[in-house]
Amino acid sequence: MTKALIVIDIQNDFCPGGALAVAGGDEIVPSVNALMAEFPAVILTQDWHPAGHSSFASSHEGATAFSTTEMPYGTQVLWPDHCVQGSEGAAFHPALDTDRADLIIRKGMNPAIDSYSAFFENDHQTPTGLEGYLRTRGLTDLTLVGLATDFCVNFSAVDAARLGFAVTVRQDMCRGIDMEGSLTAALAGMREAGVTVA
Ligand code: VGL
Ligand code: ZN
Repeated sequence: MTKALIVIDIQNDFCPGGALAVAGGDEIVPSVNALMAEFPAVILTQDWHPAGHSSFASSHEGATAFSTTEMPYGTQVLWPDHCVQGSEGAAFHPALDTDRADLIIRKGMNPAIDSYSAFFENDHQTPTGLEGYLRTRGLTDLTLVGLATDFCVNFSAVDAARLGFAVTVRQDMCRGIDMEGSLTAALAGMREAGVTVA
């Protein structure tokens, strides 16, 4: 019992029709559901922002979505309002089999810090608690799928590899945002960190 499947942010806002839609985001749902059967542990993550979150362009006077700003913890992309706590957009895609989840981990609740990774907020220091959960259950081999390849999947996979977990990203069950080459950079960065991109 060492393998875990981590399903990143398969939420309405990241699927076609959502506020921060990833092309083909909904296409992966049936295969992700099927893959759950192969894992003794399944963990879902959920992007879960308070209204007025600092990663929203609408929280910055005159800023447009997909521009960047400097935050105390580094450069931050400013997003359209998305995954607001309790909203329909923040809910999991209705076809995702959430019944199989051992754990649902929410992230991005701190209004001042974005959190792409399932392990740490974007300051790379504040933990979500996922590492402790995995270690106490002896889950050492992680497979990651979900949205978006170049942001939350990427940051989660790189953090997991740095923490010493064996990490595989199933590219066929991920979809990316791909802003200015971010997908190519993410794939290279994950491989460099020791992630198996399958
Ligand atoms: C994500 C941008 C903002 C993601 C979350 O799930 O990849 N991207 N918040
Ligand atoms: Zn977000």
